[in-house]
Amino acid sequence: MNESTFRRMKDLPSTHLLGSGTPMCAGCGGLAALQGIYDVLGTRTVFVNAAGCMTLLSVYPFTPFRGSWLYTAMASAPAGAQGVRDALDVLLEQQRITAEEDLDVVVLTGDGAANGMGLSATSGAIERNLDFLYICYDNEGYGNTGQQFSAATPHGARTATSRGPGGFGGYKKDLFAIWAAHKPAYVATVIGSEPLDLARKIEKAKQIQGPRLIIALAPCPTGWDFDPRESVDIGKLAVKTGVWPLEEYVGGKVRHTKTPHPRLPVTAYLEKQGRFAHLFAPQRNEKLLEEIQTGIDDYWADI
Ligand SMILES: Cc1ncc(C[n+]2csc(CCOP(=O)(O)OP(=O)(O)O)c2C)c(N)n1
Ligand code: SF4
Ligand SMILES: [Mg+2]
Repeated sequence: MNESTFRRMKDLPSTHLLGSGTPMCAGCGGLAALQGIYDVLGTRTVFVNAAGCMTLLSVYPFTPFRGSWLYTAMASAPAGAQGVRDALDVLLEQQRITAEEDLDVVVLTGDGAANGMGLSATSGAIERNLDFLYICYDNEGYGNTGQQFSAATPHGARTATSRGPGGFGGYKKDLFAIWAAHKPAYVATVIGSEPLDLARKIEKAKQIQGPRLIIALAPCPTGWDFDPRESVDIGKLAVKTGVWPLEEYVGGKVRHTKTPHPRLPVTAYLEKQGRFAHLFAPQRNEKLLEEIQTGIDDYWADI
């Protein structure tokens, strides 16, 4: 970090992540969500960050996180969080820190770690009723290594490893339902382009103890192939088309915090992204477009 960047950073609010001079992509929806989340969480946090795009925020020995930040292997963030929570509890018990000095333990990973490599460690942590907040920014692929498909990639999307005429042949894993099946303290979906909904959910999650998950859909100009200026609009379209339901699970019940009405056709969302361009040209893939629309209609028909 050069001196002028350091001077700029000193004048920023303490939760500001963008002045770090680190090479994040313009229009990154994951960073927008994380900024909104950090503004509410505040600096009394320890981030346990598995390998992925957000790891680039920290360039040794600097990090824009004014609390603490710990880097782990992709599968290990929930295990790392357990160690940090245990250490804080020992310090509390020995009265070496006060309750006011205690920190919130926050796991931060991408969808690749959350849905795939780290899922077993996550399941164990929820079973042990670990008091932690898990933030998954979901850019629907292994973004940091060039957008290979992950277990969160949507059906039909082109990725670096799904180049055929139909794109990705699999289906997006339902991480919300997987977490809810564990009966944790709280689960919610958010998106940076709906900042009020996001702030309310983080405020709520902050007040609750136990395992809590926030999944933020993260429009990704680089991996999804769109102009960075479109990032907020694409996020809004994800909600308006019903692709990204804004919901929360608490006390055994699922509640939608926003119901798109009238719901826009999914093509309004898909046609803005290069990763779905093969569904529209050289000719429209009506069969696949209809399948995607029907999946969304079926979801909302029950709500
Ligand atoms: C076990 C293991 N395999 C592969 C990698 C290489 N790797 C680093 S980041 C990354 C992508 C992670 O994807 P995701 O969790 O979705 O985060 P994103 O990169 O999209 O932010 C991969 C595959 C790794 N660090 N560890
Ligand atoms: S690849 Fe996507 S998620 Fe990663 S920093 Fe760039 S815009 Fe953000
Ligand atoms: Mg990812």
